[in-house]
Amino acid sequence: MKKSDVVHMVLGDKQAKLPRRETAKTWASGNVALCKYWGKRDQEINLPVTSSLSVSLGVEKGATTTLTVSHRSQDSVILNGQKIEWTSAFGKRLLQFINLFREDTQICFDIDIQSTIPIAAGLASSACGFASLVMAFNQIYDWKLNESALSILARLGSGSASRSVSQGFVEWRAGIRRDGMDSYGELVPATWPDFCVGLLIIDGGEKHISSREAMQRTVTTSSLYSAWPMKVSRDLSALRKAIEEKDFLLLGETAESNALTMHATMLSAWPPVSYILSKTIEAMQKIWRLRDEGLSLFFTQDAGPNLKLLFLEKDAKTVQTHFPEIDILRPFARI
Ligand code: 2P0
Repeated sequence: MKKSDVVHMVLGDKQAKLPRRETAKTWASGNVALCKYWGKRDQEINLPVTSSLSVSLGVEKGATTTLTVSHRSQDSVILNGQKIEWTSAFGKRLLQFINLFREDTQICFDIDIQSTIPIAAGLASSACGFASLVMAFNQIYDWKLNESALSILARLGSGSASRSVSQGFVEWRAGIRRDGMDSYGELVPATWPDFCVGLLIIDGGEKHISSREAMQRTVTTSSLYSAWPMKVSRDLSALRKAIEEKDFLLLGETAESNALTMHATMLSAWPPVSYILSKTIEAMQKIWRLRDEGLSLFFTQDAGPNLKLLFLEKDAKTVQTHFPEIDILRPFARI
């Protein structure tokens, strides 16, 4: 299945539309997975082996995309004030994505993406970038797509982008169809106002291996990968229950264990994949010690060395005392 086939299925007649306005401006929040997406059943259209579940990072961490119909004969993309060259790896990926939505090749766009998330450090920067870009196309062409359709299109840019179209807890169902029309993010109807996520930046630099390559290597070479789908299935049930009953202990234990299992699985790939630095281990050990002392504090880690601390508002001051450098986000503060 090709990406362009999926776009045809989602847009149908709407694909022939011309832009209905000159400019569109959209926002999408980053997301952090509490149950991870690690492995694809289709690499072309980013279909996952398993479902996953995330929480969005609220109104402070995400991407704003301004999409404007250009009067020049070439597209342009500015990311955080810097022009992106079309010959760069990111430029090529972006151009391929934009071309999916452009029926009339005469039309060019100026794209300005402002991200408040460190780029490529395993902090879901591509997720909110692709989600906000799809939302901007939806506005400029006036497609009037619902969130499921937007999520399917965002997934074509980056798997985790399918979870950044909605705000709050989002479950991305793996689906079973080959065309992926049943594989999109769905809002879990729950809020948790005192839920906090603390970003602990250990290293904000570029990752040494892309998550795309790392997950594929894990799927094809790790002898532990066969246990991953069962682990995810158990963790998803636990997380749904934890969210419904506001059982923070269950949520924290499940999310941390899920992240550690994902990292253990990739460590057993060959050549091994590790995003863990010595400072990451030090921070984990500090969290485990604090937990032994009674603090209700957990972490999760993605495709980078940084940790996302999970805790409730009542412990925010204590957590900040122990980790003065963390950036505390409140995903449900203004939803
Ligand atoms: C997640 N990650 O669930 C997992 C956990 C990283 C670790 O989704 O290849 O950039 O574009 O579909 O979405 C990062 O992978 O990968 C990711 P592609 P994506 O958040």
